[in-house]
Amino acid sequence: MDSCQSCHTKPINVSDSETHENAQCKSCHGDYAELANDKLQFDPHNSHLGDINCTSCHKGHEEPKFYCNECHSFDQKDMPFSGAKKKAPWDNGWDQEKIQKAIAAGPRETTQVLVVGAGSAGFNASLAAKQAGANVILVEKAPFSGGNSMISAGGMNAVGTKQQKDHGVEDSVEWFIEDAMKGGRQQNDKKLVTILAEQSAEGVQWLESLGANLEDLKRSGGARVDRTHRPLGGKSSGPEIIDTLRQATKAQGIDTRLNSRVVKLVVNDDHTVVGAVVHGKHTGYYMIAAKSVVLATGGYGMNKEMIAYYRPTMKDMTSSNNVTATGDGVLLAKEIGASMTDIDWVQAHPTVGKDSRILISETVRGVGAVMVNKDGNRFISELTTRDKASDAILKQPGQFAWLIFDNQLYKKAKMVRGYDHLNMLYKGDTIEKLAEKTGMKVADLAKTVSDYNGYVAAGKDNAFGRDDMPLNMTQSPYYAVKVAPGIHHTMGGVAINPEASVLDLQSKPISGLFAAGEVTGGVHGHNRLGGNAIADTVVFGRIAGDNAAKHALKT
Ligand code: MEZ
Repeated sequence: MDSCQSCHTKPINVSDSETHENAQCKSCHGDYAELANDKLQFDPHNSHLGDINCTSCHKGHEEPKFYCNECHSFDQKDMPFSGAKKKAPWDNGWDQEKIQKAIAAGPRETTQVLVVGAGSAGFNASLAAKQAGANVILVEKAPFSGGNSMISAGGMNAVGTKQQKDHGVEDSVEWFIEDAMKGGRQQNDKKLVTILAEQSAEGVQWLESLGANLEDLKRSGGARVDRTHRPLGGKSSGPEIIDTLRQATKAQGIDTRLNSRVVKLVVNDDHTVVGAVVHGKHTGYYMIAAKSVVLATGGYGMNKEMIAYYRPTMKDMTSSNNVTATGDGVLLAKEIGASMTDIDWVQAHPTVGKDSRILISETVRGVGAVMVNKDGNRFISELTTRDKASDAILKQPGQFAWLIFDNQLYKKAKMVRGYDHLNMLYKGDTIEKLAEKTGMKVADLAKTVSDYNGYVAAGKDNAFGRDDMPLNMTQSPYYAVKVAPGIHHTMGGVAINPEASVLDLQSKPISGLFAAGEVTGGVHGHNRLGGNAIADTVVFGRIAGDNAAKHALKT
């Protein structure tokens, strides 16, 4: 690098997405595949974040920000530019004076649909709005797209798919609704759940039509049949879906801006949403006029203050969420008088790696893992709903549990190899050795495994009524991973109607404002079932985008 133009345009004009700069990185260093480095214990360029901007981590003029370490704790001392000075973050929250100035200056740009948040809901909304004939700007505050969906592992629930047919799974829309309502303690908005169920198969087909592999099927907690659709070969579903959506959005030429945080929704005197103020990393505060705005900003599981306020009992809990889940959409919508549904309902996922932020996917239990306490005794059906499993773990000595499994599962569930790479697994050639390594009681664990293998052979779990036991535990080596509950999903959020319009305090649609995904409340009631979040982002993301486009095109 011998001049500013090694990285920048002349004159220097850096877009918020740092697109030109990233193209320069790749033109010299090659793409991620070419950067693979055998010397590294983990190749950060080959991670589940997918094809993200180089400048997400390498800042050029300032100290690098190693995003992996938001969840992991990798050594980063050799990272390029690590000697550079630390700068204050560009995004320091809401600067009211600058926001008001941007509004007073009038819109710098105009679009028909503005989508806020580039996770699965935002991508789906953008693609649907574009398909319906609207022009779209998609803004994302992080230096990378993907949101929480990108790090999701489990899959997407759907009923009536070709996959279910091929696997001989009998299911029905009614069962899907009943399971979701039962899981949600009957507090879900049934109209929304019905839409979720009815449009779920089409959602899977749509993702497949864009190139996603969702061929595999498994069961998630609280579901009576296998309806969680996943990539074949054990790959995590989030990166598969997000990479597909990223590419589709690019192919559609949708204007996607990273490092661009929406800091205010702009309403006119009729209380119609007419745009938003964006704070861009390089472009400062500016207003985009939009006929429709779609909030797809995700939940608030990483906003400690919001958790402490809405769910004080969880304020000290770890979170499996991406750093992006800071509740922006809830705050933006509240400020203009939106109504909230179940805003205080927060889900703890029972199996987050103990003292970590790494989710041990429900898939591991779905594929066959068994859950035991510190002594090696089972205490609940592994496939119960998350709220029940989390409560049960918190009642065990030490408030943690072990997931145990054998080599059959290790070979089947690819994600487990990831946990192994992260040194999260304990391993023993025999059950006794595993007990010794983990501190479980040898006799207790041996009896648990022998009883469980008996239940698998008999096809009936006499101890806890687990209704799906796909694997016994007979093939050495044996593994254990220590888990405890962590914040995973905020069920509550802005109230929407079946058209995905955001409702005001009188339950009337706020003209021009739509929302989808975890920023909304109502779909999941008081407890979400595994696999229903991705379904929500796809189904309601598309509905929100489509209706936002229709609204924009008729006004
Ligand atoms: O939907 C989810 O949150 C999910 C399936 C998570 C997981 O355990 O993988």
